[in-house]
Amino acid sequence: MSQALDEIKIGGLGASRKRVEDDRFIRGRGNYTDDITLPGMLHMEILRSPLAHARIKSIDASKAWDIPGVRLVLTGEMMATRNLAWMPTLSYDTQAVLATDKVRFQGQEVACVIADDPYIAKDACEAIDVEYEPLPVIVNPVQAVADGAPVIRDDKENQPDNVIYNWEVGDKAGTDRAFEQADVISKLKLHYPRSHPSPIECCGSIADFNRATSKLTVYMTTQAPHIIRAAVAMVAELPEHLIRIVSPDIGGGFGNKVPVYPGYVCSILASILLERPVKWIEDKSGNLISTGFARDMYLDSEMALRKDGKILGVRIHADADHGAFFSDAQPSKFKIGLLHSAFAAYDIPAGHLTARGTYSNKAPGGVAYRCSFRVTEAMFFQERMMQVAAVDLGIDQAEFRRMNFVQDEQFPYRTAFGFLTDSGQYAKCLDVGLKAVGYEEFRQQQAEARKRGKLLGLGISTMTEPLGAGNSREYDILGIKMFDSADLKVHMTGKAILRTGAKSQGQGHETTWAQIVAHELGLPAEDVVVEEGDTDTAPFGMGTYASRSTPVAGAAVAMVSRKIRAKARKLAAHLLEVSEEDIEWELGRFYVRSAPDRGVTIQECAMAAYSNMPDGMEPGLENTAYYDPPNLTWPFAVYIVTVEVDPETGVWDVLNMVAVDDCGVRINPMIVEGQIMGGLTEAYAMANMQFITFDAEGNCVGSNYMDYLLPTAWETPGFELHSEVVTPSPHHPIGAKGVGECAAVGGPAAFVNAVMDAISDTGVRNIDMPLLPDRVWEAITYRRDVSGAPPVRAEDDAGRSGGVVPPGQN
Ligand code: MCN
Ligand code: CUM
Repeated sequence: MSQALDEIKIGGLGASRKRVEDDRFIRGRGNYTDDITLPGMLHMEILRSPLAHARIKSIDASKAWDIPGVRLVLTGEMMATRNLAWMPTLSYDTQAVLATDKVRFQGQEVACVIADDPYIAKDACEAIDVEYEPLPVIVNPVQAVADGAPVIRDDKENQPDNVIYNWEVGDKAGTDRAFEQADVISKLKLHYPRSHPSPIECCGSIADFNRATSKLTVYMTTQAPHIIRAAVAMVAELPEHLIRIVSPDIGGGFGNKVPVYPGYVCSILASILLERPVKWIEDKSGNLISTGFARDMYLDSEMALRKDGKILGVRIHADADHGAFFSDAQPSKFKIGLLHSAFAAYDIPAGHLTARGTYSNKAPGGVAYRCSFRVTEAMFFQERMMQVAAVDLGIDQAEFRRMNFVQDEQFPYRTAFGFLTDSGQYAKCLDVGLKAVGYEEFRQQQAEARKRGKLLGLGISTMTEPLGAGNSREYDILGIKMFDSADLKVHMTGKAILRTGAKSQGQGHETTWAQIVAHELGLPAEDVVVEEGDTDTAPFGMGTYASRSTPVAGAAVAMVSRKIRAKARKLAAHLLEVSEEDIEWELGRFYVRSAPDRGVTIQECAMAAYSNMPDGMEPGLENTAYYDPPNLTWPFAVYIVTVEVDPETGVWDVLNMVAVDDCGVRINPMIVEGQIMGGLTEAYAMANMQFITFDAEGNCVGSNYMDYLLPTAWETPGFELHSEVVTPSPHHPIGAKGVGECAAVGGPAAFVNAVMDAISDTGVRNIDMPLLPDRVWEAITYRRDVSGAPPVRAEDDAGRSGGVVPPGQN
């Protein structure tokens, strides 16, 4: 009889194990960067530019130096003497650490003060006199490429204009042919506005340089500590083995904590100069105004359609506003991230995408915020376009999607833009969603309500996301290949410590990685402690973003566990005095095939590894695995929202929201649900209320939480989650796909589509996010599209978001 352990009882795969990290979080015993105090620690504050574009005529810091308690004032000029005024970005650009010649966005770092306490430092910042000469400001891509536009990056050689890149992918000729054959061509233009990750904890660092040992330790809020170590080694020209980056508990990252910020660099230099630990903690407005924004992309596209609903081809043009420095973190080969994942779930024969990136006088941004390298824009655009195309064709929204889905038997499927999607059951997910929301009944209710002047709407969004960069053939950042790692040490009593190259920011890795070990080795999850974020102890990895941890580091956890099991098998053979070939494994135990009662537990093998090894065997039970995934994992989801819109005020309420997520095998179903709920909440906020933009002078509008709203439990609608569709990834060792970003990626279009559906009688094609009441009201009242980001509104509202064009006239 089997003596295998009950996997759920030991907290293995599929157990909704309570999050172990929450024990310390809910007791207030977390250890965030700002909780750390080191002996002799000083405090740093940053002086930021009030202007978006200006020449710096002079900086006078003498009054700041005179303030008692001030230890150091850093300016761009001083940084320049150490070759640190500029730093390389993760996208082969340069970024000012402290401004020397000009300031190029509001909030840019101009000077730093290091003092005995943060209040003295802040006061001293205000005592610095900076004389600016204002310059004309650019706040969007249209202005960036206009004739006579000032060249923002005149610091760079060979930069005659504000264009960063022109990039294209797909088959232009094939797409042109598809458009020639089309019965109908549907068009859509839209703007995906800037959005901000706004984690509860802002960015910060404590640099601690020890002159005696030459060792630099930096405690900091980073999602990718090993990349930071490499960056510090290269930028500051310090030996890599004498740099230790520690990322302690992180209070939310959401992509905000991927880039390298000037504050980190300044605190490091200050610590080297002063030989004291230097702490920098960003404040809320500093975070909102200056750190990694997301989106700000204009999409202008068209779809070639056959009358019967078949999609023949798609053309996409994207204009991306990157702000003053191109500092996105994304695989180097892909200038506009993975935007070309658009339409990956649909069987579309031809596609062509062109993209242009431009500089503006805004904080650098582009990629970060639960996006998986711009997949958020890709999926939002895809599902808005699907909605518009179905309306143009007069075909049912659900039916139009279903008939164009990649079918279950088509996997692995090569998309028009060259991705290979791994697996999925798209139609099944849609069916589950439609049934849950009561699709047919709602359509009837909607028609009846309309007769009474009530506006009900239903929006569908689907998403498939390329998660788990990468495979090293295609994905690298600055040449560093995007694999990941896990290191597992099993102690003699069968307790273990696992370290990975990833870094949890709230996702629950300490809980879920132990579950993978439990699944592979039969060690109870509670016997496995997980540690991440210390480069002196963790194996090299590329960190946590793009929901890559489960697909890559999680796979490495499974693989290292299997290496441990292979050695344990040899130990078991030795203990049981049989040959290895005669040994079988069941969860937690090896046994003799011919005599199943004769067995040894994994814990007995662990003890033997330190006390009773066979001759010639190396002692110990530990190993490391580096995992280079063969492909990305492709989760899929269907989100359906129903709303009621008040025509008098433009206010809309969510009636129901159904989410069907297929992320393959779920390691911890409760954590997966938490990820989805969080993502849907963020999606709702982006669609409904979050607005961060710029006026004509480049002032950041929405740089505080009175204007940039975070949803609370009060306004967030309820979500109905479905988990019945499970399509394992065929290439992941435990069949799991990533999930961390799915709901934030796919959610926004469902809300917008629902509102657009409710007001479909007006003929309005597009309202850009956020769908604030005044915008919805304007659309209903004046029957016109409400598009574009202020201050630049559409010149001609009617043309702004396209229309149906008969073939031949486009
Ligand atoms: N998981 C699972 N089964 C699966 C897939 C995932 O149990 N099939 C679990 C994982 O083990 C992990 C969590 O779900 O505990 C998320 O896993 P994954 O999808 O691999 O994503 P990452 O761990 O790489 O997290 C990154 C992702 C990103 S890029 C952003 S942005 C985001 C997100 O996670 N930021 C977050 N979710 C967040 N959640 C919190 N609380 N805080 C953030 O900053
Ligand atoms: Cu794009 S935000 Mo997450 O990938 O850290």
